[in-house]
Amino acid sequence: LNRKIPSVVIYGVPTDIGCAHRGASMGPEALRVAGIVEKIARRGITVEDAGNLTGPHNPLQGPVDGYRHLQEVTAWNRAAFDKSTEILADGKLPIMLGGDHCLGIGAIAAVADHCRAQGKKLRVFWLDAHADFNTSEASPSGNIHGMPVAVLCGLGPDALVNMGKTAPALTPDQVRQIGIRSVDRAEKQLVKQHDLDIYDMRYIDEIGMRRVMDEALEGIDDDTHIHVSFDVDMLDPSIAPGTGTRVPGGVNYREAQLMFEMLADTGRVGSVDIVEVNPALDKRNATARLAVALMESLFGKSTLVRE
Ligand code: B3U
Ligand code: MN
Ligand code: MN
Repeated sequence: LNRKIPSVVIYGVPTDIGCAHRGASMGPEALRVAGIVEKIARRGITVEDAGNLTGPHNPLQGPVDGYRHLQEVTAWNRAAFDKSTEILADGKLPIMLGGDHCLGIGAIAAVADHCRAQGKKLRVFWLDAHADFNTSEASPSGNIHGMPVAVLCGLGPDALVNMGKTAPALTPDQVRQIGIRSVDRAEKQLVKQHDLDIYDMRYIDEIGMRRVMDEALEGIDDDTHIHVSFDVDMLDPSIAPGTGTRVPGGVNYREAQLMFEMLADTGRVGSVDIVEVNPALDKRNATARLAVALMESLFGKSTLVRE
């Protein structure tokens, strides 16, 4: 099933517009300082750093009608949508450096349009401590970084739901959520109602990461485009403290490495987001460095060459 990895284009989206903590806006630079460009290039892959997108400042306001900063979130997502669309149209693999996870809306809406135009199946790996399936009614915070999966599945404000031509961008059966351990009360009802495929920490503990990934990867074939949306709070806070909403009991180093290696083995990863890296909360850039190490695994690094 292995296939040559296309050229990679990395771009940064320096904003914390969708969350309550400041600092995720520094994520792109932290990931660059940790060597993301050089370390992927070392895999023999052509990598271009397209720099950072620009957008509105964070007005630091409270929620209005259940959404915090909806207008600014829309502007930043439109920019991410346009950039990912352009990179995919060039036949390249976009890696979006967030920024907070609200940006998954624009990035994935672009991938959904691309897959529809190419007649490809899309599967999204949502790696996260949180289900990110809140609506304005369900959300305890009004923070849009807790809503992107719901928005992509059609639940949310028109401006975000209709980001791309494919609306909704996703159906819940295209999503695999792994590492989940914090779901709000009303959000729980929503994920059940929409039948989301959630591999929570208990399930990972019970059957192990190897079998979780076997199940989550089932049905991937030559015509599948895999999108990896990596919220670094999936990882246990002891190894990834640099993020705004830490939840204890997360994925450990070895489990994470296996996840990314198994994703790499498919040869079908076509787009990636790395979000919620917050250097203001980190210890010596440990979280960005770990995220970069995991990207090396995602792009084929392994101890021994396995055929
Ligand atoms: N579920 C909570 C917390 C949260 C979701 N995503 C993150 N935090 N990063 C909310 O605000 O929706
Ligand atoms: Mn998230
Ligand atoms: Mn999260």
